[in-house]
Amino acid sequence: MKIDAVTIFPEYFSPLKLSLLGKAQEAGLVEFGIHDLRSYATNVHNQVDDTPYGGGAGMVMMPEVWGQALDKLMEIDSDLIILTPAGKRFSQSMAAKFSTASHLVFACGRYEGIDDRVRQYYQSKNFRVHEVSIGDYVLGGGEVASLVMIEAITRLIPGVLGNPESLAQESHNEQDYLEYPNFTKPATWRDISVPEILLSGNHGEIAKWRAAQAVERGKSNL
Ligand code: JDN
Repeated sequence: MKIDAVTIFPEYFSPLKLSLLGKAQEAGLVEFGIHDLRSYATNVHNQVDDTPYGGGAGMVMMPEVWGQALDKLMEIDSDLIILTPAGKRFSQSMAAKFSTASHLVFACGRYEGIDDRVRQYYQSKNFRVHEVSIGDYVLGGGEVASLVMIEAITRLIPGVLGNPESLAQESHNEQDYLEYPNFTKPATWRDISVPEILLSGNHGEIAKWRAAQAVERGKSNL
């Protein structure tokens, strides 16, 4: 999979070289391309934003600059993802769908967002365009939201997680018990002992206990 992101702050994407995502890229399972929107600016001031038609506070990102950047990146099989607080809420099922795509292009707005004609234009050219939000809060721009999505999506690409067992377990967990408390050695720490059942070696009983714990945490749909 190829993942491109367009931003005025390319350095926000530095973490992509770390940990799981860095290894996934080194292994050739995913390729990240980070593009500086400002390099597509069309006037002498490298301007990327302008005042909103209709008035109001803040600035809006100019369509021509975005058009120049996206024309270069969008291919026949690309999905364009525009981060906006008004978008559809990102979820694990959305991550799973995007993990099967061949090319994702993340458009990271700043200020009051991107001139809506950019969305309209690429939609009218029959590209798949998705307006997405990661949650009900307002960030300074789409970069951090894109990072969240990229991590959630990339780890679902086959081969990215070392242990496929944890993915199988997790997809089960998506519908059932999402979360149970975890423990490692030592068996007693600061007078607090690990639940006996986890030391029993009885995997059936352990699974039952974990399911019950997840319910207790309010994380189960069972
Ligand atoms: O998802 B967000 O909170 C978000 C905020 C802004 C954005 C994109 C996404 N562009 C400008 C603000």
